[in-house]
Amino acid sequence: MPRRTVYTAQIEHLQILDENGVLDEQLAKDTLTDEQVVFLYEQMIACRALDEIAFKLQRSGRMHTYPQNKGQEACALGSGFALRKGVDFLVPCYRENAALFLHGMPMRNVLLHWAGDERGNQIPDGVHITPIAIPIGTQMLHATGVAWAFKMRKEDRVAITYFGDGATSEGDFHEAMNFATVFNVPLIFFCQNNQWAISVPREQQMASETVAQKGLAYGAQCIQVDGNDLFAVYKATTEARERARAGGGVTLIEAITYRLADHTTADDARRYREAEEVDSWKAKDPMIRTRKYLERKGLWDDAKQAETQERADAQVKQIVDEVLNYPAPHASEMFDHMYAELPDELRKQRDTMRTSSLGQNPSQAGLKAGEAVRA
Ligand SMILES: Cc1ncc(C[n+]2csc(CCOP(=O)(O)OP(=O)(O)O)c2C)c(N)n1
Ligand SMILES: [Mg+2]
Repeated sequence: MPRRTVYTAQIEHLQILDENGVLDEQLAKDTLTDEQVVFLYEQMIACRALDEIAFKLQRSGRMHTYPQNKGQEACALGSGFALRKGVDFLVPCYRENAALFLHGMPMRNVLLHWAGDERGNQIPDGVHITPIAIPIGTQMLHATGVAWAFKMRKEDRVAITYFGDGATSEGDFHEAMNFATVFNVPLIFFCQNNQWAISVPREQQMASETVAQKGLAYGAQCIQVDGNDLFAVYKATTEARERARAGGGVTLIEAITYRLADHTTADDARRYREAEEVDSWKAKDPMIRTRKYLERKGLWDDAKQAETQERADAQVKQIVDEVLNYPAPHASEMFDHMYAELPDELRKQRDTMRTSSLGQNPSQAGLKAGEAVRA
């Protein structure tokens, strides 16, 4: 037979909670309890409140660039909730705040980070999260290393890494996928396909019909889920976690969602997106869908909404006050946190606040030769 098929594949799409808030009871079995959905919905409200205030802080000149998470909260919460706090490891990019908060990252840190304060990246002890990654794609390689370490140390732990649709065009995605699958490490690649990479729509970003199918080439388990459906995201991530723990290695989850806001506060998406497209996705907002579900079950009403919103606003206000009044760091702090013991040259720099090149040529620092340097 000169021609034969050596490989065929298909990608499954999973949706459990539809756009009207109607649940597929069969598929939802053993997923989220009512109490858990209420809890996650409250988290959505808090995360959205933070998002709105961060936007306003930027517009009023008190915050640098900020990438809103608006519309993508079910991705972060469904996946983050499927991983074990204090055990599993999150390797994020920048659009999954709610997952970070679930795993113990203080909200304050995220605001500090975007206000340009590096102390936002000091992750508290016991919180298994790497700093927010701005270079697109690099974090997937870090996550591969983290998961490989778990495997080598025979630890019963799983890592998850988050990235966007655009990031799957980066070499880092392919290198990380290849290494992770060849070494069969316990890692979940979680792609938030929000349809846009800044102003580049998905169709111009890639010729493949789905992101999920990219993982097939590497031998990963691949699935596409409705990313605005808490249940589907939770179920797919839980299955991926259990598979990884059982030695089944890598899963690529493509979560279909939408960036409801601009790319960042430095962007104006009205210049490249049609209002109709945005409106159609506003109707699929995960918050609306989750609320509809809870209301249907008699677990939520206007009074609860108002009360929770008020609580979230107060919580966020307190955090904003704390961040705006955070004492300024001393310049010498830039030498902290990288080395357990500062190398000699850096210690000299810290003590004199001068680089060695300036030390060699004092005129560069506006000093006369021999002039004393203040620490
Ligand atoms: C290596 C690198 N190249 C380019 C950029 C500039 N940049 C920032 S966000 C972005 C688009 C990312 O799109 P996607 O991966 O879909 O994530 P999204 O922002 O949609 O969540 C680009 C190109 C960057 N930060 N890093
Ligand atoms: Mg994107």
